[in-house]
Amino acid sequence: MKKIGILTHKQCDLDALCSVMTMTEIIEEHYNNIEPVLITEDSYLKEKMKNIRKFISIEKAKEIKLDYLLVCDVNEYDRVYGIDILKSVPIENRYLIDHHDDNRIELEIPKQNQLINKNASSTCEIIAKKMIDENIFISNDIAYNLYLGILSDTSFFSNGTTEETMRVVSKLPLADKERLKAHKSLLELTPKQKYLLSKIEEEKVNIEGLAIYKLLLPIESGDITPLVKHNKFQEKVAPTEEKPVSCFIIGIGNNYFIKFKKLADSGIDILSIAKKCNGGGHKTRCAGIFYNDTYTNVLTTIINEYEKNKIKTKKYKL
Ligand SMILES: [Mn+2]
Repeated sequence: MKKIGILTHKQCDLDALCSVMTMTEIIEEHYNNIEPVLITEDSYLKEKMKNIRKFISIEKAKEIKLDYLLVCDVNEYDRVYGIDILKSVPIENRYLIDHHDDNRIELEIPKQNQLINKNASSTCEIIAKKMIDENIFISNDIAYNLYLGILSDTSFFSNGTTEETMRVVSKLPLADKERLKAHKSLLELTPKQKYLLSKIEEEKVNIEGLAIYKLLLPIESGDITPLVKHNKFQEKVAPTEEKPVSCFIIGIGNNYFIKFKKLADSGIDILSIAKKCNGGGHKTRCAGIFYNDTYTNVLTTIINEYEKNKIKTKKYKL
């Protein structure tokens, strides 16, 4: 029995997970001498999918001798979860399915082993199209997962959707009520997300115009940052008229991920604050990061930088 490892990107989303899942089922169905090994980060988004197989961590995967490797939904060297595993497989046995455009450092995978469509909305769309066009049987569960992946990467068909996306979607063997279920499931918070949402606290800093929120978790919580991208989290830590700058600190063990946001007309330059916090981003939305630090230190840095910025802003106004 040969083994194929299936990898995707770090901070996996539903397009990543559902494309990995579907490829696993296709390989199981069509190759009885190849066993798929799914290697992804842990993610509570898996609860939304159907027919979930066992996913294993990089540490476990390293103990397994892999003959082939398939990478789904990522083509950036430093975005792959398990890049060392990729390197352990001979180049000619590496495969790629992806829809991303702007690759900085491409993976070493032969061109003839790549299935790439930069116009596709999602990796799930590429797989669905291939299955439909080549008359490969699509079970209900596979159709559901593919639909979920497309729905997630297009934010309910609002981004990157083409006529081809809609054609593929219309051909998926899925009843209307299943489609509705996928929509609902994507909007719904998982129990873990509900828990995290309830754990967000406002830090009482009493500084004019600034709101600080914190979500502090033990290191065992794993990377929960993909979970907090949901709208409900954004709403909870959003800037307001009263406090036009907001700062959301997500602490996981000794590592702190900081999201800054401001209302467009607030004078504070949050981007320069983010840069002082080892980060960057956009003028009204940016992020910082501190590794191996303490909450007190992080908080002090943010407050000091904010105060400096405020003084600067006032000076210019005078
Ligand atoms: Mn994708």
